[in-house]
Amino acid sequence: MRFDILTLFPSLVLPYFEDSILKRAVTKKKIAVNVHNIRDYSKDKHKKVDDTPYGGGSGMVMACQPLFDAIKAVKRKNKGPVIYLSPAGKRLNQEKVEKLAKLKGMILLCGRYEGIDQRVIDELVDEEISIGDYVLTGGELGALVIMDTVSRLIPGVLGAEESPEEESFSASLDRMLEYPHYTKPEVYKEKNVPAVLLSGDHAEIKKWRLAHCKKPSP
Ligand code: 4GS
Repeated sequence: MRFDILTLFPSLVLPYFEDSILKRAVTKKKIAVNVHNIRDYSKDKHKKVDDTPYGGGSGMVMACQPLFDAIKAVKRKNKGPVIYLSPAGKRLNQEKVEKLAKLKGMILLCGRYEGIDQRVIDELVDEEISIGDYVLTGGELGALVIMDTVSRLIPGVLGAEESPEEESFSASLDRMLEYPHYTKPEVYKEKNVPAVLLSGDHAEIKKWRLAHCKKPSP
């Protein structure tokens, strides 16, 4: 999977891939992460990327020129959809993550300030995705959420131990939340592990786990 991220703050995005599972995914070439600074594409003599909104009002809007040029440049190398992170987009869920994980690549566009000029969305954005009904300072956290959730579904990214087969929101658990987990010791501060989990009766354990899955909040 090739990710290309367009942002004004590359330093917010890069460290996330410098440790843990995603670092290993990069090393194993299961994912490639290319971060582009939108400011590098500004043709303004002061490298300006934003301007005041037509119609008035507070805040700044990211202007067409740097975004058009940046997206066009990156589209030559990444044939995947251009996804704009925005509260106006469709809310991300695990089913959508599973669909995105089948792609060869995607371009993630991160806005700052009040957002981006609508003409960029109309001409160059394939899809708007929201990570939740709240307002971020920028789309970078959204892009990281997509890259994190998608990457762990790519074969070979998680080890066998971390396998994403039976987990929260998976089809195998009927899109429900995972059952409770316990590990050693059997008794901790007079609190016992449910006896069925120590029984070795796999059919009973399966039944208990299914019965202890909860529905996600709507
Ligand atoms: C989201 C969100 C978001 C909107 C970016 C205001 C800066 C901000 N992006 N899901 N301008 N929720 N973006 O809040 O994706």
